[in-house]
Amino acid sequence: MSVIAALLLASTGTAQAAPPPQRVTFDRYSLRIDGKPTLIWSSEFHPFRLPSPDLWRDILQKMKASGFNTVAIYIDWGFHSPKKGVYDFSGIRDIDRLLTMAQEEGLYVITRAGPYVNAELSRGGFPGWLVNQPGKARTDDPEYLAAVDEWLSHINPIIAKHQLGRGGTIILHQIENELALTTPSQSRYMQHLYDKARADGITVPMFHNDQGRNGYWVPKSSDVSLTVPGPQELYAFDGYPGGVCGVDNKPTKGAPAPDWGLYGPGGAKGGASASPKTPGFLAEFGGGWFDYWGSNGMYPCNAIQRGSGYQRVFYGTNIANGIAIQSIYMGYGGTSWGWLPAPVVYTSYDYGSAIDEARNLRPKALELKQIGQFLAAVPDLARLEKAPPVTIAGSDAVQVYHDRNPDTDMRLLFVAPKPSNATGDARFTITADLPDGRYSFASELHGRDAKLLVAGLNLERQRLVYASSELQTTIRRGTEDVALFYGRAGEPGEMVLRYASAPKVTVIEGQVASSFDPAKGDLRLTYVHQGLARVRIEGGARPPLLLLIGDVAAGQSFFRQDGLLERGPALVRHAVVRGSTLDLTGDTDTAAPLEVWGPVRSIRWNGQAVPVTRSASRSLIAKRPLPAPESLTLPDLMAATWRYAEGSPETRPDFDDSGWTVAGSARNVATVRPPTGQPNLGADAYGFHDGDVWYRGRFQGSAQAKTATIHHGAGGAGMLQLFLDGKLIGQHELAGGLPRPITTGVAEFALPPEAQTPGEHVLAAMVRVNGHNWDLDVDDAHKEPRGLISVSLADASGDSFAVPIAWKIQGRAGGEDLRDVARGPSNNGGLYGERMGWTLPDFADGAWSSMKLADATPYMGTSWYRTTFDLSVPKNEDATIGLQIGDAKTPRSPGRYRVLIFVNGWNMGQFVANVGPQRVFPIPEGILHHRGRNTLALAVTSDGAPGNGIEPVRLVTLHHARGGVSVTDVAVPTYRDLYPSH
Ligand code: IPT
Repeated sequence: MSVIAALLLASTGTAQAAPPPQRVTFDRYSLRIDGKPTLIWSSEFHPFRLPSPDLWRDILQKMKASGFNTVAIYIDWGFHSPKKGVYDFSGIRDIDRLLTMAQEEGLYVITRAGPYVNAELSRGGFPGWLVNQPGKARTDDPEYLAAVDEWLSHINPIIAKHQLGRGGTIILHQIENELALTTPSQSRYMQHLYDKARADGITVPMFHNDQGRNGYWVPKSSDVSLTVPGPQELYAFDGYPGGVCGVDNKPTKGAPAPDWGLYGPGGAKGGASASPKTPGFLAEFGGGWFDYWGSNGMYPCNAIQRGSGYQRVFYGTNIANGIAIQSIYMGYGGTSWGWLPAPVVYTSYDYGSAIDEARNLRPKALELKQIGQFLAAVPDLARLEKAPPVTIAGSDAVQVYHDRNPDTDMRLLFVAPKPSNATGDARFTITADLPDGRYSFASELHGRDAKLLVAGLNLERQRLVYASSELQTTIRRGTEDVALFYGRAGEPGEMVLRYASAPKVTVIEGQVASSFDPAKGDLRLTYVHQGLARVRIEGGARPPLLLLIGDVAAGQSFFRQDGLLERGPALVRHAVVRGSTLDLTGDTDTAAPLEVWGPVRSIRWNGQAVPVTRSASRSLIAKRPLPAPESLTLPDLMAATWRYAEGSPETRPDFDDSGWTVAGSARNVATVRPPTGQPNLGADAYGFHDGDVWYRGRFQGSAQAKTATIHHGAGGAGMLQLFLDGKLIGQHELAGGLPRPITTGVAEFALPPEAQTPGEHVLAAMVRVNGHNWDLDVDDAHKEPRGLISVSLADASGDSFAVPIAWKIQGRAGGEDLRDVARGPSNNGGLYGERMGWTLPDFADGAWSSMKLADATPYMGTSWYRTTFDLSVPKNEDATIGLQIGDAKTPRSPGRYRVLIFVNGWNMGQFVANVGPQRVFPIPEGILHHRGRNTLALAVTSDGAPGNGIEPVRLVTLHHARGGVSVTDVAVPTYRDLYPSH
């Protein structure tokens, strides 16, 4: 209790419940957490794209170890709500658990809970049932607001509970995403969202994510003219500069890094934001990009386009512009499994992000780690303003952003190419008036690169006058300080530290020259960055300093926790000091050395004692390398026995569709309608929102019935198959591609002679629905219909004629009433096999025919292949195992077919042979049983023509390390639970 509170209590005599202290505040520079200006360095993670909650911890630990202090999460409304009024937050939907984990792992959290998120999700994250609302979404339409309140009443309390100081680490909350329409209706909607969040107990500062630095929804308090005011406290925006890969799958030069703060428009007014009274805040900054159906498989290239160099140039430019809250989209992209993907993307949402889809740390994560450690080591960076320009001699191809902290006068010198997308070689000299005097030093830039240099900085108990090397991190180890700097291998470097008198300099390792200027008190060190130099500096009226000066690779080998530095293994997850012993947990992908600086005498690695010796730089060094993972052998699926069944009985005239829904009369609120008078066939109107839908239409044959023209909505790279009386008449596939995939199509089919014979005939249609559009532009695009839109029969001259067709429809069994709640709304569509539980592990397929997959022949419609395989990944090892279809080197097959991949009942993706590009589907542990039996069920859809059948299928190892987190298989119901009467 504070003194004042105690006095108040004493004077009034009553215990008044004081409002909880507001722990997150801000000024125009930065957030303040418990009053302390704090730079937020964040990256994005989507829990719904990793359906194995124990692995969420792996991602969070990898983010933390990569230098981030914050994780930003989208929460996908539709993922939690299959039906109006029905919500689920258990199992893979346990947001409470995720937020607890983030707290346990020491990460702040930014929550972005919709209602609309975009995120390349089907409907941009809206639930399926919302598309049946007539009122316009993202407005103040009362029915829409009522739906929104239903969601917010569920999610807001979970968020409120995990706010910083109230039981968790949430520091910021987003109320809408990229709402670029700003009519009075949107203003009222925004106010409603804000008020609802406050009413539900959310007290942290709130923001909206502007689609670019447009100044939409700048907080009212900022009194900026020419913008649309918003109710929230903070202004945030997103940006994806830096170019995209070419179709040749090569990185492109891209545009220079934009100045979106101090050096950009409005920056002159002193603000780093379009909102001068609030901090510069990038709620999303491109750390990769999504990839689309039919590409050449761009993720590896996207990782390079926004990889090394890009990160230093672009994130550095943001930091120099005073953007004190920066979140990289995505930190881990993951998998748009099942029917999560919007039409613009395929299953993999790898995004080219620092942590790849299989949970490997890409090389670019190491660079992020260096930036993140630097930002954490220099709290002065949270408050920046412009400092006077510096002088650059020797090159016109360089620019230096010179910033200062108004409180400490610390300087940031951000050295970048000019323009910043240039990739030449520059050698130059920078002269600057710094807090400790006027100094000149040489520097270089080669290729795509930039440097974040600091000067005039109190570094632990030392004084850094300037350095041409980049500071990475520091620790305080008892009486000694340790500072780690780095530079490009082979480049000369220098730094000046200040002392009252000449200190003693001992070069322990490497070649470092030193000289002392007693007039200024400057100790000048010169060296070439190579490996890791170690220098001890003692005396000079300061505590001793161990200076580590590495090349980039040496710097990148370091992990840091409070008071501890470690290097060697691929990943250090946790470092816990217990007495004089250090307990390290982490991963090795190969036999790895280990070196540790910290206040300890002995070390355990993943629970095993590690014999150590002490080095001359007083670190502990493991006497033997840490062990590598064992080699992993995977079962050969081509040698396995498979079970086979045909799976399109709906096509047959005598198929019993008595349980299906009569289609036609439901209210139609879709954005595309059939011609007047025609029935509403859109699947959503009948409660079928995700995955495949089947239609059966009975009509009387007639001599006129020569063609059928079908308007359908199948989403990105979706398809329609049309059958008459059990025979495939044809199929129609939609193209993928950017910028907007084709999501509806019109196809004309010639009807076979049967249609012209009297009597009843059955048209059967299967629509493979690849996602609903997002609603990015607030035009209700998510209400574009899916399934059939209209069907017209025509005669030989092409004139359509009225023939009554009695339609029935069947999608996912139960529609909005989920049978399989654990796997949830995005797992299943309406294939016959899905409705019958053929995807489930304990479904008895013993009566099916048995075969080898190599003997499979194409089938007209959908056919099913099932097999089982056993895995025995050692318990102390982490792996991601994937399923590969066909030849990984070619994005497309000559064959024309598609596959839904069910692993242990989970729909883990769709392969479209002739569209591509994805052939390898990572299956996370927890879905895949790493120690036990697995069931694979493939639903193959084809026109049955030769060559249009399943290619060889194999298991592949996509990630393998010794270490990892412990994973429990996700709890799911069995076939027996779901089909008790069978
Ligand atoms: C912006 C969205 O906010 C985000 O949800 C996601 O869609 C992302 O970018 C792209 O991956 S959309 C903006 C780039 C128009």
